Order: sequence, then structure tokens, then C-alpha cells
Amino acid sequence: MLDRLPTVLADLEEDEVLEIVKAALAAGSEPLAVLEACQAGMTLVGDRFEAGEYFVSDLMMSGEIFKQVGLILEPLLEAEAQVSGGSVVIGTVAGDIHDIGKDIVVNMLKSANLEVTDLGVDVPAERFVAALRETGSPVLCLSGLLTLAFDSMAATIEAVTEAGLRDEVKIMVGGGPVDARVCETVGADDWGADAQAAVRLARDWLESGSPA
Ligand code: B12
Repeated sequence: MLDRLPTVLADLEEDEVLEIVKAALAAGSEPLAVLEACQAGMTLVGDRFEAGEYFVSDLMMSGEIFKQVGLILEPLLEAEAQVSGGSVVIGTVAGDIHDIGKDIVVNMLKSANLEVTDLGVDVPAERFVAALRETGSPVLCLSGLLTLAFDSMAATIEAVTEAGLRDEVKIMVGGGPVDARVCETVGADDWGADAQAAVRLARDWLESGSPA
């Protein structure tokens, strides 16, 4: 049943997507597997956009469908790891307004027992610095899906360094195109491919007690 989900989502068939999601969960599919199938569908939407078959309105439609799926999945998605407490600051970096994946990460971090300061989207570097100062959080999560987001990630990390906070804050990056190479280029400490990875990193950093 889940095999069909990426294509049906990429075809923007909202009703059918929601029917498959509900039926798959009722038949015992793992919520995480359903999420991954939908994410594969979003990648197909992106491919069609790049190929000139889809327009921005189609990207928007896919986002709306994914948000409906999120409403069903979020209460069911539980972090594998639980953290004994701590706080993180998160946001989508300047120039980028993609927030579907970031919101999944936020929910997973909350479900792992973390206090989360979510700054939203298109967040300027100085806002991240201010939030780190206000909250004293030792963990910063930067999300971004656009290639130009890499520059904003680097600028944000530079701003954290200039503010004298870099030794006190561990920084992770994530979002569609982010990988180990991007992580190294922007100067982050680590990166994660999904929301569970974000929780694992935050737990390891918070529980090791020594951020830098
Ligand atoms: C939906 C969508 C939109 C929607 C977003 C709606 C919203 N509220 O977010 C809208 C219509 C607004 C949009 C706009 C644009 N988009 Co768009 N969009 C997409 C699309 C199809 C899906 C993104 C998505 O939601 N994926 C599903 C989520 C669940 O996945 P995710 O974000 O990767 O998150 C997961 C992980 O990465 C991870 N994660 C996420 N954040 C973090 C953070 C940390 C710290 C960690 C550890 C993990 C982590 O956890 C999540 C859960 O597993 C992608 C295609 C794609 N391949 O992704 C294009 C895509 C990202 N968009 C693209 C483009 C070009 C644009 C526009 C420039 C289009 C235009 N001409 O206007 C604008 C840019 C607007 C801006 N300034 O940001 C390109 C980017 C190309 C590039 N190289 O830069 C893509 C790749 C499409 C493509 N193939 O061309 N878009």
C-alpha cells in the first residue's frame, strides 16, 4: 500500500493520499515508514518542478497535502530516544521559508522531552544569536532546503562565533540537500538526515555535558 504513496502524492491527489495514509496506519504500518514514503513523494514533486512539469503552485499544493498528512502523523511520531531534559534553539535560516521538515524536527525534539525555541522561517543570523543568549541553550539546529541556505547557515555560525558563543553551543544542520560535505563547509558540528537523527545528536550533546 505504501508503495503507491510517493506517486499518488507527487500526482497531488490529496484525497487519495489521506486515504492511503489512514489505511496504512490502520493496517499496522509504522508512522515513520509512512512519513518516509511521503517524503519520497515530495522529492518526486521537486523533480517534476526541476523538469519544468510543475510550477510553484504545485509545490504549494504538495506542501498543503503534506501538512494534512502531518496532522495525522504528528501525534503518532515518537522519538526513539528520550532526553533527560535540556533546551535547543531551531529555525530555518535566512532567505529560506521551507518549514515542513523543520516542524517535524521540532515536534520530535519536543516528544523527546526537550524545551524547544522555534524561531520559524527566514531567520536572520542575529535572531539566532539573540535566542541563544536569551535561553542559554547549548544546542542550535539550523534547517534549510535551498542551496542558498548554505550561505545563510555559514553566516549564522559565523555570527555565533563572533558573539563569543561558539565554544558553548553545538550546532547541527539539516534539511533536504544537507550532507556531511555541507556540514563541513558551513562549519557546523554535525548534520542529520531526519528528525530522529536530530534527537540523537541533541541527546548525545546534552548528556555528554560538554558542548564544545
Ligand atoms: C514543498 C516545497 C516548497 C513549498 C514549501 C512549503 C513549506 N511550508 O515548507 C513552497 C511552495 C513554499 C516552496 C517554495 C520554493 N521552493 Co521549494 N520545495 C518544496 C519541496 C517539493 C518539498 C520540501 C519538503 O517539505 N519536503 C519534505 C520534508 C519532510 O523534508 P525535509 O524538509 O528535507 O525535512 C526532513 C529532513 O531533511 C530533516 N530535517 C529538516 N530540517 C532539519 C534540521 C536539522 C537540524 C536536522 C538534523 C534535520 C532536519 O528532517 C525532516 C524530516 O525527516 C522541495 C523538493 C524536495 N526535494 O525536498 C522543493 C525545493 C526545496 N524547493 C525548491 C525551490 C527552487 C523553491 C523556490 C525557489 C521556488 C520559486 N521559484 O519560488 C521557492 C523558495 C522560497 C524560499 N525563499 O524558501 C528547490 C530548491 C532547489 C535548490 N537547489 O535550491 C526544491 C529542492 C525543488 C527542486 N527539486 O527544484 N517550496
